[in-house]
Amino acid sequence: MTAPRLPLIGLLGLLTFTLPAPASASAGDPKPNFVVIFIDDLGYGDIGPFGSKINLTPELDRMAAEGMKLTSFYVAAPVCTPSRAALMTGCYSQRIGLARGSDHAVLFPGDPHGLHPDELTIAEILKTQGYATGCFGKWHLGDQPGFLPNDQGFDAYFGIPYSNDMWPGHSNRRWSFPPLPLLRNRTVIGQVDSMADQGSLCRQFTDEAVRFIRRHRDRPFFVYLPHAFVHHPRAARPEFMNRAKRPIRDRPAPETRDRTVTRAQIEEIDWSVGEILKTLRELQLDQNTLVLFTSDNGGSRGCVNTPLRGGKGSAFEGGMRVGTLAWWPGSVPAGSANGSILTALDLLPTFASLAGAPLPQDRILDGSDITASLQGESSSTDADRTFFYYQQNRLRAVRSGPWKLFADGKLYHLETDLSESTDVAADHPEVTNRLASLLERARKDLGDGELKGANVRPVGRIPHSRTLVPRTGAEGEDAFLPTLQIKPPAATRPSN
Ligand SMILES: [Ca+2]
Repeated sequence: MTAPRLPLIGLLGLLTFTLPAPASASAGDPKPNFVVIFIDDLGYGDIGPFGSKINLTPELDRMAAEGMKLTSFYVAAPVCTPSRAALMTGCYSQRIGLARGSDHAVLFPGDPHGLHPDELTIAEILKTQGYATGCFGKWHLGDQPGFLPNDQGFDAYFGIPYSNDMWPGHSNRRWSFPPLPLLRNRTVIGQVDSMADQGSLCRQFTDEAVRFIRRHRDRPFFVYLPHAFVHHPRAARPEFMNRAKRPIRDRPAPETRDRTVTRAQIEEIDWSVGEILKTLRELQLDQNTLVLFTSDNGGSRGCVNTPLRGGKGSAFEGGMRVGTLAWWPGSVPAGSANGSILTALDLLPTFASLAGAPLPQDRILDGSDITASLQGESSSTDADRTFFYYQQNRLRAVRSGPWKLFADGKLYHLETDLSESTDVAADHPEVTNRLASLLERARKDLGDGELKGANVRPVGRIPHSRTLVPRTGAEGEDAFLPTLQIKPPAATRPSN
């Protein structure tokens, strides 16, 4: 399979590259390590550095004090699969055919779609420079041969192939899921069978990441740690549950189990961050490792997205602007903050630049090298940056500078109205017109609904997909039917 050759410079000039990228590391400098801690469904206001008063996050507080708060950092989609696809490739998920799963907003077990093997991931780019690459956690970019982490540039993988709610315990009886498999590389080595198993996932992924860092301390490495926490169903280890039942400062103890477990999960995530940073300090790798902490989309039920409007699934800020920290002692200024438009699309070109890796010249990428921003230098392009908000295949909005225009014509000034409460389109026709033309260009380039974009590439697709493990109670090959191909029980079938 080969990807079609595409014009080097796309319609979105500001978002595409002029190549080649300069190598930042001079000869003799060790190449920096990269660690991306990617939380699932964490709200913008769920951690101390972003204003939480109901969760104790001392490790993240320290990370922020030693690093940089990115207050206007975006993921490219408000749900799991497309957000991860964009982070991993530096491309809008529409560009690479993964704006959604084959028949749902995200990939389901046994889905015939996945990240096309011809797409280049951060891991594949860094491997060309001798990096060891490990992924520990939730993948969700395809569970079929060719789509899994070991097929996409990772030397080592341990984790679950898709969301932790895609198991027989799912609350929606419409779907018949197989057991939730746990993989080491391409091999199923276990199952997540109980809520106690669910509650152990943060520790398991953290331990694997720490072991990988120790094993590869003498060579450059890239660790991608996409936690299953805090996606429903939520469970945490008993010590975190017990601690979360206590009052905090002037706040009473959580009043429901739902609130307790959400707090416990967020505080266990904080523990995980502490373990990673502690390991890097102990190995004296802290001055040579860029650690990024962020979330794949906004918070779901029980999480806190304030002061933003909306949450997971939404094209308002709460769906796609995520609380993000960058940490690299000696390189990222301590105790700093950056309010520029920065995105998950930028990680691939930034890491490539810092590692001295050339970028592919045969395809459009959408991110930019944000090294200067992370190092506290203002970049001349900061003020000009543009970000497009897509929900699945629908283009919903564009941001340029402080302005955000929705496709339905509503205009918000985010610097004075962060919670998107007042439509000011009538007062600013010239801004509205300028942003409307940006929307039109994105529509032609990336598509919108039924309109196919001019510069999009094909999704990965295999002809006869099957689930990784058999469904309980089903026989033969029928037990491996992709979940979305199983007819729901009669009582839950749509009436038409
Ligand atoms: Ca998610």
